[in-house]
Amino acid sequence: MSASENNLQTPTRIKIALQKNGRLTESTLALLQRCGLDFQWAKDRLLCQCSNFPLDLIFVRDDDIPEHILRGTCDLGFVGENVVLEKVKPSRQSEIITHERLDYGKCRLSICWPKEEAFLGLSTLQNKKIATSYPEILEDFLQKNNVQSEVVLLNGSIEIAPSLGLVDGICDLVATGSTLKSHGLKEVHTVLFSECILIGKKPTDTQKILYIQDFLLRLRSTRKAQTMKYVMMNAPREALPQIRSLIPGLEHPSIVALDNNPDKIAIHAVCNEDSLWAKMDDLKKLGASSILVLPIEKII
Ligand code: PRT
Ligand code: ZN
Repeated sequence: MSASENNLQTPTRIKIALQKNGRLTESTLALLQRCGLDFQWAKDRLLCQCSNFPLDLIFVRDDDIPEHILRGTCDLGFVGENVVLEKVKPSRQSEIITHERLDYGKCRLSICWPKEEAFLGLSTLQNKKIATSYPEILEDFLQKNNVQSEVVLLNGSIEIAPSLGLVDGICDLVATGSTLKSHGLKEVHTVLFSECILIGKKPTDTQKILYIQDFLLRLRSTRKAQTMKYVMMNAPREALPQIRSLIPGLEHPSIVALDNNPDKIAIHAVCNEDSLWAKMDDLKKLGASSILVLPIEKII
């Protein structure tokens, strides 16, 4: 049975864990909606059933998502890679499959130091105290770099710790850097780059395997379509070779004759939006006109 033929009564459904209330919640819900999934979300709900796909959304703290995956209580989870690396023991990391890297929730876990103090490389960390919410990742990093430091676990408001005299520096997530700046800190070394990823574990239930494949197909085709546009333009017939070479993705356009104008053609093609904007002036110089750029919902 395919995913779309299933309904709420059938016993096999896949469970997807996502952050209940945090930085990843909005982007993840928006992505699921763009995938065409129909569900009624409300802020206080911990479970949402999808009405057009055998799928339940489970809303939890992001820190708990790796455990749900490892224990099989959820089949898929949207979570920051930093959380997976911190919460899953190295001996169990191989059980986690990263199905997709999702261009949002981008940040870096960095060592940050008071602005006015010199930082002369990792040796500066020797015998110093560093506060972090990521003790596993930091301890591993220090060990690999032969640095002995005291790691102090704090669960929030890390940036204030150096000015209180609790620690010498911190290791925390940084996105724009503005929080660091307002606390008199500078980013001195990046430990890892992170973004939201879709994780899972190798499923054993054959029906679930099919549903997960269906879900991943929806997700990937939705994401692919996001960066692509359907472009239509009129152009002089003689300019076609140059227009073709100008925009990657225009190698195999559809060419349509224009009524009563043998010298002009209509060109229809799918291409990457960024490269299209970069070449817009050149297209116009080649005589392209009536350029229409349309969104694409899915590319399968
Ligand atoms: O309640 P729950 O446990 O679910 O949420 P949480 O408070 O643990 O996590 P949340 O919502 O803050 O972040 C969720 C995920 O978003 C993180 O695990 C990262 O993968 C990702 N992410 C992306 C970030 C940031 N950017 C980010 N800037 N997580 C936290 N921050 C914090 C950072 O800790 C620091 O305090 O934002 C501050 C710095 O931001 P800038 O922009 O000033 O540099
Ligand atoms: Zn958390």
